[in-house]
Amino acid sequence: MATTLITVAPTGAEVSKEEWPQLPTRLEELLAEAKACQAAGAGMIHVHIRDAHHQPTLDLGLLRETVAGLRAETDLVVQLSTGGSVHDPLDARLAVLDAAPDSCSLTCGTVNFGDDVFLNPWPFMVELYEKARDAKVVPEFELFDLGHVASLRRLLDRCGLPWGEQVHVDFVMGVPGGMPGTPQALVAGVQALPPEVTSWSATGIGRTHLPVLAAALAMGGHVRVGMEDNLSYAKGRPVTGNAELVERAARLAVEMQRPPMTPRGARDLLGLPRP
Ligand code: KMH
Ligand code: ZN
Repeated sequence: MATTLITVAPTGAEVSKEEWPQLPTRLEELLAEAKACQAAGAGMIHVHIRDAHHQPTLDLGLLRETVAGLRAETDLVVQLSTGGSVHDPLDARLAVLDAAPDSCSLTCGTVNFGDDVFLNPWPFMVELYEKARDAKVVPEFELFDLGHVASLRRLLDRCGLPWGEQVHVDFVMGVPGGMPGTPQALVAGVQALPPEVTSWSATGIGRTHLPVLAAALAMGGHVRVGMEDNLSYAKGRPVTGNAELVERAARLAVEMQRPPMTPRGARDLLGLPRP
């Protein structure tokens, strides 16, 4: 039976702990959420970390500790964000790979990001791609805009296949400045994917979360959920945590006859060796 990879993105770099105390910003909180999310059906975790003051950080020691903790306490595929926050310098974002995750995000182009700019110049994309391949880290190509699909084509032409020889992409939709979080935009994106792409997932930011989740499942894709992307369970009902978002995605996936993929299945999908 076909299965659905559910990736959870529990923290992100934009949401404030002060406003959202349930956001997992401490390592213990992240590990507890990760375990609950795995039990609910997640196969991979997309990780941003915070410092002692709950601010986004790319501190390498803390990243290493986080990777080790997640490996010790869960079976989840560990994906570190190389996007960080819009304020992080490119060299610190490249250095994330030194924490030796299973996977890393690799955004395929610069995009307006609310009032800010999420910078991903071409030379940075190529350097990150090559560094990931040398480090045996599997990139997940983040596509915030239709132009990013074309940049992925250019990247594959320039660099060849990534380590693991699978090409997994994630549409991040509904960011103010990127593509809208609509089924129509998702169809256009999927239709434009290069033939080398072996799997795709999608996530919708904010109120586009549910339409994108439903459209991705209907189209046979994989999904990403979590407090990085969405803070409401329903209109007027804030999320209590990440696990309930994973639980809902898992229920929908079961109903769609594509139940959640295990972490082991996720490793196979991404071309990662089994532990
Ligand atoms: N926080 C955003 C600026 C990624 O993780 O690679 C970038 C982001 C993408 O979240
Ligand atoms: Zn992220």
